[in-house]
Amino acid sequence: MRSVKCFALAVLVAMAAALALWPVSPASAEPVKLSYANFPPASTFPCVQMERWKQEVEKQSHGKVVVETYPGGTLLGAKNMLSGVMQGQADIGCLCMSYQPGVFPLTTVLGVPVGFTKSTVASMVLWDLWEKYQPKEFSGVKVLALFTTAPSNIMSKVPVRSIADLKGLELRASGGASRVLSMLGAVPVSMPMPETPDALQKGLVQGLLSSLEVLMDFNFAEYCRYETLTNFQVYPFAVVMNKDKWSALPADVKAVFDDLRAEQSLWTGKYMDEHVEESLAWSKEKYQIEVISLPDDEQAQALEVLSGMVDDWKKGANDAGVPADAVFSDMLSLKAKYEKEYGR
Ligand code: DTR
Repeated sequence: MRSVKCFALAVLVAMAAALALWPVSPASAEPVKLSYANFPPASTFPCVQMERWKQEVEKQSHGKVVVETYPGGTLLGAKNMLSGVMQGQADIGCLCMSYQPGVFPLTTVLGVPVGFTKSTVASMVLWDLWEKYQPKEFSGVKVLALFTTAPSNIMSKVPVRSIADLKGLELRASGGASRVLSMLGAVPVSMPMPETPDALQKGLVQGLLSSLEVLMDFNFAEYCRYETLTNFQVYPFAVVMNKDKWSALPADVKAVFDDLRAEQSLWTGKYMDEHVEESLAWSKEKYQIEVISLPDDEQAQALEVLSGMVDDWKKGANDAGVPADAVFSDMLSLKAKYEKEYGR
């Protein structure tokens, strides 16, 4: 009898030890199911990073979490992403801050054209600014990742070889990019990215201002055979989660999500930069696109015209209670810091 008791005790001790050593305890009951909404098509970079995040959390949480992804606006669209996640229509959502003027007064500082050349750099700057200022624009949600696009360039059906060529040209843009185009004499036609293929096809626009990976991901190279390198603004993005859903997660799963935040942001920046190169090579091969560089004085002139956007952003940010001067100068010093690390 005694030896049976001893044996039972030994088994219990061994089981407790095994549990304590397991970093994330295995799923005992049904896994937590989370829905993740995204607005553009599955082939585009916001969705590629979504699938990567899903894979990582499912692996690292040892099956405790299952993420169901909804690309292409099937659950929420570009403009109702934040409210939809807050109301619980989706548990997680990916949004572009520049699509909703006034809603993200601090983080849209990334949308001011200051000459970022890499998404990796801009994404890390955005991450650091968010960590430092904890802006209240995200107080209604849990932030899971932050990143930006690569810089915006002109893709068009006709060559744009100088600023003067922009005069009267109808180009699709969104958010701050519309402002950029009108300041340079073009005619901006505002719409979110998912509406752009149709507008190009129907000839409603002669091209667009955006990052160059879309040449391949949306096959825009077929229409836009001329790409003028301008390195205008980047677009800040966030992945956000419903707060109640976040609070209800087990502590070990929360730790997995938290630990992944900065890494996922960096991963996405790097993916974006590499994918822009891939997209250009693909477009040259398939459609013989021409890549045009603006003469240096034209480039400088464009950035000079656009410097007015700094004041516009500062005014909006100050009105919303954001310490605009400090945020802006932090952005510039972080940019210099990360350019040393990741290159220009
Ligand atoms: N540049 C912004 C954001 C953007 C860039 N690439 C994609 C792909 C899919 C959705 C949005 C974006 C824009 O032009 O809208």
